[in-house]
Amino acid sequence: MRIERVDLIFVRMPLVSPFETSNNRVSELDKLLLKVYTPEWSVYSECTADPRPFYSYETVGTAALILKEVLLPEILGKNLDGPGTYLKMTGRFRGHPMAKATVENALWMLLALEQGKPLAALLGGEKQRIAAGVSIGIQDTTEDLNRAIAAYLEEGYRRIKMKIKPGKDLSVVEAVRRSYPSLPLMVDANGAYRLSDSALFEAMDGWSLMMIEQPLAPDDVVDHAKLQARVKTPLCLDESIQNPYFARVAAELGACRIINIKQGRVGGLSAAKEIHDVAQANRMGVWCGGMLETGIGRAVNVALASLPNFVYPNDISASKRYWERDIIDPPFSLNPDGTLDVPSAAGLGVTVDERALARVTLAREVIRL
Ligand code: OSB
Ligand code: MG
Repeated sequence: MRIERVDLIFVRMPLVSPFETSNNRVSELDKLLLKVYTPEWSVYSECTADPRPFYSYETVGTAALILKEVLLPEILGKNLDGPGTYLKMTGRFRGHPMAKATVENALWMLLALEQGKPLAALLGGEKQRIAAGVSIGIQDTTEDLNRAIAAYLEEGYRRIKMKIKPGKDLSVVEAVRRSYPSLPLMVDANGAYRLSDSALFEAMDGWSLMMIEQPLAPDDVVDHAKLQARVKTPLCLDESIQNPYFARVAAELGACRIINIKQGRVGGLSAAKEIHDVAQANRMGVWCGGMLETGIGRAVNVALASLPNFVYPNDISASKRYWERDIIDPPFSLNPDGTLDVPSAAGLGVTVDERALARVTLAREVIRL
């Protein structure tokens, strides 16, 4: 495959409702998309970086810079045989996993098109449907939270994840549990606590949560191991698992029992697959996390989640949970059994709605040799 041209497309998409984590609240999202052209095909790929560095250090701006100055010059005009060659060419550059992943994922899509296979099958995925959960941001009141949960359960979602932060944690878990005694429920702290808060998590053991996601800061892998030794509820790491090596470290230290895999955070689909395998070898299940993607990034996540060791419901919800109008047509919709279909067409398997995309496009830059 010869990469002839790459467009950087900057979009702004309003969310259907604001999303609040322990350190940020957003009501619209700026995203960077790439359109990658070969003589035969063109594919869209979404960068998972946010506009500001709350989740990780990368931003839309740093990703655009690294793509333009470092990554795209490596691939433009070159004849690549797929993601493997690209990884060899760019492995010597440090950091910037989300920028790197955007190109790598496009190459996976092109390879899938060349082979006439759906992306999921190319990755080794076997499922035709993946289990959909929903991630709910911090709400102003527990009444608001219970109302949101009721609406999502009505739609058929299989598990609820709620964000917590200091002051809005145990009391919220208790309130939700009282209303929903047997609901598959979990919490995500996005690293807002310290090991000295372990009494709080010991108290959470009483409320039968499926897991506690990223209670401590991203760098605190050793402290997660200490916390896991003190609580019965499985810990799940998100931000801490930056690459396959950290998956091994977490397994060997006992820092978690479950891993949230986000392909952007770990540098692309190859590393995501590797973490999936490391986890499986260590008898840890995984699930696919999300970064409030458009339909383009969502389709990548759905393909990834079709791999066998994705054994927990994923943070992959229907398009209408995020957007009034998604930029793919048809959008992702929830089956009555709480699943999303894995696209079965060759390549990414979804169709970009060019008119919807044009409506949310802020700027477009064309890069070619
Ligand atoms: O920690 O999983 C997270 C969204 C933005 C940044 C971090 C996280 C999230 C989510 C949303 O939880 C998951 C989704 O895309 O539905
Ligand atoms: Mg998380």
